[in-house]
This record gives sequence, structure tokens and C-alpha cells, in this order.
Amino acid sequence: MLRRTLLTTTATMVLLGALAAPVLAQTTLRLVSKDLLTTNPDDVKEIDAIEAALKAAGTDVDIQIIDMPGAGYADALGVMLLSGDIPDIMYFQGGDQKMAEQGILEELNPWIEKSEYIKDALWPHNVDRLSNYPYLLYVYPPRAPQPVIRQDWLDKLGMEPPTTVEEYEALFQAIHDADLDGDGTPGNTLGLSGYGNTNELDSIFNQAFGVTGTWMKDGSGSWVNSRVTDAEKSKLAFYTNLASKGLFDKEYVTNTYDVKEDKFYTGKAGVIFGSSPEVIDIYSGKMRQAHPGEDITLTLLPVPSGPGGKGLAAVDVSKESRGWAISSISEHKDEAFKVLDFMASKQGQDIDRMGFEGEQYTKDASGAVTFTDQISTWYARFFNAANWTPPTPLLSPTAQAALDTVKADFTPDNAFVWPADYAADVDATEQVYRAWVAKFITGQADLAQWDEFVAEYNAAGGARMAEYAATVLDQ
Ligand SMILES: [Ca+2]
Repeated sequence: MLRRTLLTTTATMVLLGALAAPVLAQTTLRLVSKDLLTTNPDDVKEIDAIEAALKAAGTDVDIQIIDMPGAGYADALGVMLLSGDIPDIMYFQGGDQKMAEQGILEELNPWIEKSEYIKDALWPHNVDRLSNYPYLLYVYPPRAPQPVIRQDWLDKLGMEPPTTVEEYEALFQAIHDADLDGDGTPGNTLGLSGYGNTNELDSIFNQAFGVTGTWMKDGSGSWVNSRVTDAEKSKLAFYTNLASKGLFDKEYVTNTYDVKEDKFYTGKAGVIFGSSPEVIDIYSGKMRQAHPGEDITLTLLPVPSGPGGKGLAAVDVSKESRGWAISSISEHKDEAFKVLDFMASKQGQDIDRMGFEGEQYTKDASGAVTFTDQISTWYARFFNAANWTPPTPLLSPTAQAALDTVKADFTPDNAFVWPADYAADVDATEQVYRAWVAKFITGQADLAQWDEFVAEYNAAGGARMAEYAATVLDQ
């Protein structure tokens, strides 16, 4: 009885509501992203806030999150898309090229041109990547690993941050020779550690040794991969020399990123690279945790000059390797793009970058923002707009300095997207290169064997790749 009454009342209210207000058409948008889940309250709260802000601005959307496993995300997304289930808004982390070839990804440049916010929020490399590949949008600064050191160690050594490659070696040598970790044994601290490969080092040393981009002209004016140039050889001679003197970590190949970090926090390495300003701040926090009671700050080391020049490594602008896409067959492309455009606005960035008042930050009577401890686990789900500034600094001065370097020092690379039938060559040459670099640095091979490496590289596909590159680069 009671139930029936309730139902009737509800039905009546719905009817009255429908009569009282004009019918607002709500659009359902389906969105899929990596690690954005209906089971994560912060994710749901952010999506709710986006819906509310868009509704206030006249766009009524119901954004439905599609849950996807974080592990194997690219594969899981690919399976769903190939089954014909294509969400309106999709985040890709691999696998997008095949979908673009299928014609299911919308060309974004016309949308961006008429956007209200995104066009002003792009980083320079975003513009270049979109012009080469218009299907993915990833509004974040380029990754440019930069080195940091404990300021108290620099002080103990009485040294200034190095500005040349020679001064870098001198700093690494001084770290090595001193007993900065205070275990009573000089000579057991590395100047520099790394992990996996030498990409991080290349970030500041490529240009210093004249490795200006992926493709360079040789003495005869032919395009060659920079991997097999004299500039690369002189850079590797620098790395090899550091390793042979105990200044660079010969275990870098087997180090994982946390092993690298651990050597830094425990004083077994004086300098490591942070992959982004945010990561540099994480290093600062972990360093302080490892040394409670000490007031340790990290200092950013500059991009050095060398015999070949100076600058951050050239940035690959062939395409975004990850990012947001819109379905070209969506019936709601306008609304889907409005969501992305909103995320580049000040209001959207305030939500995406700072979280929520009373949780990640507080506001006083004057409106001044103070971040709480919860900000340390908050992260942007969508964008890091180039034109957004937080009301209170989000980054430490050291991390901000790293971001300023990235902003001031952008060089586009001349790498391009390989056709599918070069995939095996690209993989094989990369393996040959990595293996030889490791052999040179650990001393298993001598740089006198350089020609042997070049021959193996070219045989593994390097020669065929260079022939193709010439047809692209000479256009
Ligand atoms: Ca020591």
C-alpha cells in the first residue's frame, strides 16, 4: 500500500517537474581513460564537478566513465574498439595509429581552431605534433629529464652548479672523492646514477656533444641516424670515461627507477635525473623522509655547454604517443569536444590541477589558497595547460626552475612516424644500439670497436631506414 502511494507520488512529481520546467536535453557521453574509474571517489567527484560546471555554462552532459583495467590498458581498449564499441571520448596510451587508420578518430585541428580555450593552452610541441598527426591531444609540457643534487652536498664541496661538460665531470669526481654520505669511506659514492638506458643523460648531453636530432647529415651530405655519427661517439666517450672512473653507475642497465632513487636517498649517488618538475618534487619529499630532522633541499643543475653546443635534447614532434581522442562516428562530437575544451579553461584547470576546496586546498576570507597535504597525491586527469598558473605555487622553486628550463628551451626533432613495415628494423636497430652502449659503458667493449657497432647497426636495418629517411626529409 505504502509502496504504491510512494510510486504514485513520485510519478506525480516527475510529471509536475516535466510540466514546470522546459525540457533540457541531456547528452550522454561515454568516456574511457587509463586509471579513471567509477571505483575511485576522486575520479567520480572530478567528473561530477565537470558536469556541473558545463551545465552552468549551458551544456548538459552526463559523462559515463567506462572502467578499463590499468594493466594492459592499450590492448583492452583496442579489443573494445574493434568490437565496434567506440566511446565518445577516449584516452590512448598506444594503439591509436591503427584506430586512426580505421577512420574512427576525429581530426582535431579544425575543432581546436574554433575552440574557446584549448588553442591558448597548447605547448609549442603540441602544435607541431597535431600538425603531423591530428588525432591525439596531450596538453602537457614535453618530458625533459634534468639533474638534481642535494644543496648541502654542493655546499660541503664548496662548488657552484656546473655549466660545462668539464665542470660536470669535476663535480662528479668531487662527489666521488669526498665522503659526503659520512660512512667513513671516501670513494664509494657515485657522481651520477641512472636506470635502464642513457635517455635521461641524453636529455642534457646530446646537444652539448652535437647530437642535434634523430637525423643528421654526414660529411657527404647524406642523412644518417645520429646514433652512428661522430657526435654520438664523442658523447658516448664522455659517458664511458665517467663510468671507467667510477663516476657514472655501471649498473644503470639493471637498475630500476626505484633502485636509482634509493642510491640517491642513501648517499650512494650524488646526482640523479628527474623526468619532470613534479617528479623532482617527489624526490625532494622522499629525500626528506629518508633523513628526518635534516632540512635537505634539492638544487637543479643547469643544461651544460659542450664541444657541440648547448640545449635540451630535441623533442620528437612526429605525433603524440598518448592522449585524448574523439570518436569520428560519435553523434555528440560538439559536446565531447566541449568537455576537452573546458578542461583547458581556467575553471577546468583549477579542478584538474588543484582538486577540491576543503580537501586538497583551503581558502581564507581573502580567497588566498593554501594547499593541504592531500595535494601530494592529487594529479591531473586531463591536461597541464601551458597558460594556467596556480593561485599559490604548486611546484617548489627547484621544480619550477626545471619547468622554466623546459619552457625556455624547445627544439623540435626531425623524427617521423615509420610505416608499419619498418617496425622490425626500428626495434632491431634500437636493440643493437642499446646493447653496444651498455658494452661501451661497462667496459665490455672499447670505443675502438665503433665501426663494428656501426656495421651491425646498419645491417640490422639502419641502412634501409636511412634510405627511407632521405625520401621523407628531403621532401
Ligand atoms: Ca662514503
